[in-house]
Amino acid sequence: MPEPITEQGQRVLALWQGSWVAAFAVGILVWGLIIWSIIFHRKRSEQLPPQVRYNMPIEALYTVLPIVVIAVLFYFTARDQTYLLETDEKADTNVEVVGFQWSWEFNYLDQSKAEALDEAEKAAEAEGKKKEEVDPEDAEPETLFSEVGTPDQMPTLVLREGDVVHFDLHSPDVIHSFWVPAFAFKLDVIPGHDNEFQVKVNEGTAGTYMGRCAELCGADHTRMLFKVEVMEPEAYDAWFAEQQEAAEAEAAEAAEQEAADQQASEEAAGAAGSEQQEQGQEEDEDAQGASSDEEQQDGSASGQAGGSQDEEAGH
Ligand SMILES: [Cu+2]
Repeated sequence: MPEPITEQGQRVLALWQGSWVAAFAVGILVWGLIIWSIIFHRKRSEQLPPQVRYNMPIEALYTVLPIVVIAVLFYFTARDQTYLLETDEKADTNVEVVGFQWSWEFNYLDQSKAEALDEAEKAAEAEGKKKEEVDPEDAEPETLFSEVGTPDQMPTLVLREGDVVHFDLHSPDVIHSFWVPAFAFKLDVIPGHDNEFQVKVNEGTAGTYMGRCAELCGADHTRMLFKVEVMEPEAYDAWFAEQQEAAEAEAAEAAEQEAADQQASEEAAGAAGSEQQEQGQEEDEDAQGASSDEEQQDGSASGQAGGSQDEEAGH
């Protein structure tokens, strides 16, 4: 098993090791009893050994001992599962993981989805509305910047040493599974049901790790790989600021482009409007005649196109 890089991963490793210790203890006891019987209770005579059928204490022991074993395993499993799925602690970083056919998208959020919904519900209650009236789709957190991968270009999930990281798992198509072996943890990414979990990244874990999809999700399932890069705090902060700046610059550029497009279309509309006014001074019949001519031309043009396609098909 790889060395876990999160507090939660260490708990998983401890559970795994503890289960093996318990299994070996039971195994050694059973093997020991078998070997002891083989050696010390060999057939000595034709006389039947004492029979223990319907011996109540032994029958009870056979039933109670397995229940004790299962109860102990169940207790530790349930305890650790509760711990691993805990999301109460305020996270330093919030990442939405989108698993899609066939790669991953990592959206860095300003808060988790649960926090955003909680905030919206509180705001609704303050306005005197019921919190059930809040549509979760209207209460999405803000995306600061994104990293989008393709099957050929695997994306990198960048994390900061010592951070509590919250993951919201989202799928637009089929079930995937978000698996980072170094977390010793994986969780299904289910369409229509966003799963969430948190990890605390350990100190001194800076480095690059692999991640993959652990649910057979279709033909290119094996190409759903990604990298996890854990950075030291200073390096991460510089990287984070850079990403945020780049995203802001891109958004500003897009807004500028949109404004320019809008202005251009408004100008075009204005020009068309003045043309219409000029045309309006001419006789309406002329205008109608011209437009029907155009239609005829269009019709013949498409007819020609159709004809040439037929010829090609004929050859
Ligand atoms: Cu997948």
